[in-house]
Amino acid sequence: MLTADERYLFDLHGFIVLRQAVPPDDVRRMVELCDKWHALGDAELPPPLWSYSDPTTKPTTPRAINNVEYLDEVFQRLVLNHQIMRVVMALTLNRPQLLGAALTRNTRESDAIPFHGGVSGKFHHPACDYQAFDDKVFATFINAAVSLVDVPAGSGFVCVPGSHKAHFTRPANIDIDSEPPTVINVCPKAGDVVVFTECLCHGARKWDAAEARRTVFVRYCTAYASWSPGHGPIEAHRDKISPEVYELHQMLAYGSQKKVVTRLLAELGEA
Ligand SMILES: O=C(O)CCC(=O)C(=O)O
Repeated sequence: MLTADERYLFDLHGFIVLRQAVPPDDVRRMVELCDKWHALGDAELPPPLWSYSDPTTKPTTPRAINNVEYLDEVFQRLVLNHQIMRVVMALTLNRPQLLGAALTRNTRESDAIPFHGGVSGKFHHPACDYQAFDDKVFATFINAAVSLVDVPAGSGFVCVPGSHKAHFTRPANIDIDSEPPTVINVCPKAGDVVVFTECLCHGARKWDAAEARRTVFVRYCTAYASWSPGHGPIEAHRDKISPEVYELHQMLAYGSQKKVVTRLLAELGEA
């Protein structure tokens, strides 16, 4: 399901870019909803939306509004997007689980996001693994960063390519403002998706354009992973998502394949 180029680049760099994977009408709708919800404080967000950082108390923290897939069909289409799922199914060996979709808005006032991730970095999630074996690449914690705007050079996502396989701790002098070839700035256009393993050392430079940066981060893990009690779809809001999105959210034993995966594989000509 990955092309030979994509497999090579994902293994080498820890990410790939899917160009124009999301239709322009869907991008426009997501920008509209992003601006609408980001204008609200945490207490005003319609459930089950929530964020870590109420703008009244933390005005410069890059704010992610979580659970957006429960609020609008455009995000349900996104979490099942063929191009994204083609890559996520390949990376999880056809055992994907949706963790959730988060909508962020960064302005010139927003703080930068320091480096995190990287195999021997400061933070390494216990459920984050990356391996290449036989003819496959395998990742257990994947982020599909869907850009809703054209990102100008110098701002936004940065990473240390290859750091998902790093053995040594990153020297402190290598940070988000370091230069290529050690640190690179990935600049997608609206509708492009940067798919990366969370094992990759990554962060974001300060946003420096008049138009706000809007991004949807769709996170997936392996179907059989359970991170905490209560992990999985939000039962109280089950009626707001389709049965397929619900199933994608569910945990499932390693030996079983989700119906949604069987459907997508058939549509992608892989069945
Ligand atoms: O804003 C960005 O591109 C960085 C996001 C990030 O660090 C993350 O989602 O883990």
